[in-house]
Amino acid sequence: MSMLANPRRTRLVAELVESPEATTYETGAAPREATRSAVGQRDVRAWVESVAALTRPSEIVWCDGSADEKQRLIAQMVEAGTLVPLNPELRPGSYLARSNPSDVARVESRTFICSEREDDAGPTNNWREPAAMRTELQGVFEGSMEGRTMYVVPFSMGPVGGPISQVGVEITDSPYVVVSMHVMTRVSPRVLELIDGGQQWVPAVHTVGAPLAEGEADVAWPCSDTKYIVQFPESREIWSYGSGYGGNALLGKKCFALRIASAMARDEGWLAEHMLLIRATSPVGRQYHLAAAFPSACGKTNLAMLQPTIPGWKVETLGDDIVWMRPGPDGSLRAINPEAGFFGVAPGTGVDTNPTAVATFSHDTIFTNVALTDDGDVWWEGLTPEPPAHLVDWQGDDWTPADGEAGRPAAHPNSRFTVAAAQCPTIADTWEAPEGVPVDAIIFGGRRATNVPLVAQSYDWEHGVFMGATISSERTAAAEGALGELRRDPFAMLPFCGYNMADHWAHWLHMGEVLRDGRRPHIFQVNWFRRGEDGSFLWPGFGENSRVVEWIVGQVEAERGLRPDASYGSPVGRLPRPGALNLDGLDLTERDLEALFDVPTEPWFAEADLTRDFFDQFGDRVPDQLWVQLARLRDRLKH
Ligand code: GTP
Ligand code: SPV
Ligand code: MN
Repeated sequence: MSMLANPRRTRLVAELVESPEATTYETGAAPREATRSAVGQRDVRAWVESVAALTRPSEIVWCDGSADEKQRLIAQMVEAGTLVPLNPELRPGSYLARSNPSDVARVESRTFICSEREDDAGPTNNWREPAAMRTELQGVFEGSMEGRTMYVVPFSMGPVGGPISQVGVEITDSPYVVVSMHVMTRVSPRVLELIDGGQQWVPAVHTVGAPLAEGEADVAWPCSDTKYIVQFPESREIWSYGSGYGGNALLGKKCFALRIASAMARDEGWLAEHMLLIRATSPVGRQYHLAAAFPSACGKTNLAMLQPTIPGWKVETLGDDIVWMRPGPDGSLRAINPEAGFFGVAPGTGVDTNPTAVATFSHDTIFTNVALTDDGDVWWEGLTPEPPAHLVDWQGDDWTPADGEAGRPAAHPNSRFTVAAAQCPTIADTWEAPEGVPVDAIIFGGRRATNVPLVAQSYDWEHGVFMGATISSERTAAAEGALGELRRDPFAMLPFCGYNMADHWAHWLHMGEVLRDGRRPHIFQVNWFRRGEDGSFLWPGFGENSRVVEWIVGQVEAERGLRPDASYGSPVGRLPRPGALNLDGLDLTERDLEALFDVPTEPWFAEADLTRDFFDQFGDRVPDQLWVQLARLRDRLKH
């Protein structure tokens, strides 16, 4: 289908391309009214009873989030072999978990969005009819907790009782999940008080799907070959079966804080995004908050913990994976990190790349699927330049550097550390501010070997939304699937948007209208991963990304009249003027610099065609403004 096949669209696009000042755009398909949910107040105790009647656990334990509870569960898991205690001198209070080798990442093919209407899930989600899925789940969950303890975990996403926070209750039969929820969320009996006081809450049921027969011995990491990660966005419910791993099982994270929360946010006028959140302080002491969306394993934790290499700059951490943002009374966009911990990618994290992370997980950390050293510490590819002479790998087998050379990594590529955010030495003093912090800039990024420049500023909010909507990125190990394959990952939300992705774009356009001029964040795009002809990265990355942060902040200041604009127009956005990007002390050739900012015309026409095909998948739900942006991109490429 051609981009101009729709006559209404043809007319509108033509009009808008000609009059860039036009402000009477249609806001695209606006499903808000049709899909607004009506969730009545649910009774927690009755729900727990009903889940117990279905899953038949041998006992029920209500969790309180206390340190005692955590220690008790840890001791029990050490006893069961689920956790290996690390050397208390080298890594105090820390443990290693080895998952079943089949349970190492999110399972997108088994992740379902069960909205009443298929169209409301959209072409990028797996949709199932809610009633049919409920029936299926009843069958799957029946007796699924036999022989196990069922834990009831009341948790808050965001500070308990905060105006941007939300609460939920996770039922799980995995003590690993309970302990991880202690770190990643605020587990507290106060959540039950809020619920008793009438606050809406999200019920989330999780089982590893491995019932134990009478007298049957347990395994270290129970799970099932059958997996379901199910979201009901309208009734705001989560059902997860068969996995104990990360985003599949810690239901406050991807299932609630992104999939369910994105649907809430659409209905209620806020945003739930796959973003990090930082505060950058310039050498003269001005403070700016930046939120950045990169796909899984594409550098959020790294940027969140950035140690600037340029003098005078300071970056502090507020969050590394999820941001909730709401328009504040002053017309700014206020953001919180709804999580309380980091579930970060281990491989590639070392003193050279992310010393802040290394300090953060120096104690009281749970490591999953990393290698074990002979002296009881952890190791993974990239922690140190040279591997130890001997290790026990993530599957529990002997490993030597020869195995690594033969292509068998010691740590799983998606191995992770789970650690409290409060342990991060660069955590900002405002990271738990219930009312959030004002966002000054929004950054979209992906892993792109070609075409996409190191940094570009959008021409305006709508162009920024177009940048977010058209992000593509090479696949990482964070989910099953072919590594390195280029795929669209709009807003870095492809696996996480709980509703039609095109409606997400319309919602972002709408939010731009709600925010006040002058307080609306400016939108940028970055790419740390461009490669040269020899296949190596052109940009040194990591701490050196502070140079890009400096330019971005400078452009925000230019927008506010605090300094001259330091950009020039290119087809894909405004790029740093020659000399505007601080490269002092960097060993970067003129040729590499040129290659970093090259916007090759023919490949970009090809990108535009792919964008058209991508948009076409969503039919009429693509907001007209995005078609206008595509037409403008093509126009700029012609000149
Ligand atoms: P999720 O937790 O899966 O959502 O991922 P994330 O975006 O937080 O990923 P993270 O920051 O942990 O980065 C994952 C990988 O990207 C690591 O292997 C890093 O070494 C690598 N990485 C991060 N920043 C850079 C960079 O600036 N340049 C290069 N070349 N690699 C980077
Ligand atoms: C991601 O894949 O984006 C993660 C890790 O942050 S997980 O929580 O497992 O989804
Ligand atoms: Mn993530």
